[in-house]
Amino acid sequence: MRRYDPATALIVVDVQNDFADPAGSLSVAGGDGVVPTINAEIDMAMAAGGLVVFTQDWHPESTPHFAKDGGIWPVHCVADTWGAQLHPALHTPHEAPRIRKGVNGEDGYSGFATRDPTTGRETATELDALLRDRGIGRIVVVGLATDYCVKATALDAARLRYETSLLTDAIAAVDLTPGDGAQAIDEMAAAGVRQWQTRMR
Ligand code: VGL
Ligand code: ZN
Repeated sequence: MRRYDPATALIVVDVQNDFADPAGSLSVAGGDGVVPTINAEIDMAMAAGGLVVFTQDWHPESTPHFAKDGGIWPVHCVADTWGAQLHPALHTPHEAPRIRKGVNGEDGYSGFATRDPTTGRETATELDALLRDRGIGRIVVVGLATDYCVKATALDAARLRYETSLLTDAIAAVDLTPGDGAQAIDEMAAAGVRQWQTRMR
């Protein structure tokens, strides 16, 4: 089975310096280790005429997402800073769209929707429309972090009726509590997200 074709999108979730670089402010264990694995997928998807989409966590300097403003996270992925940039070793074809989440201070983890931190109202990002526009029916999810943005993005993809797969060796978890990453993988599986390893195709 070929993993990529023109009706398949590879969604590369938040492979940004603050998560992927060991010096990042919300550095995920093993985050830089998945970059070469993800690069091989990007190359394969592009070669097969598939769509590659990069999501980026994209916060203002103050947001209830951050511990200093009442949330739980250290300051990370502030718009236009080093931490918000895609990891420099990541293959980033210039035609691959970028979806930036949180531009207006919204919270939320999914690449498909943001959430107003005060009202809780969800707003769709441009991702679903972009995928529908390109005739995408299948989605492959990789990136960071398994227990937050990868999980939220994959669950939304499945809910939106895309045939959704997760590459379990191309993700890494925050694991605030040990086991969070494994539990997230179980939740995705229960929602119908298929699991593969990159060497299986
Ligand atoms: C993420 C924590 C806070 C993620 C984003 O990209 O998984 N995690 N903001
Ligand atoms: Zn964030």
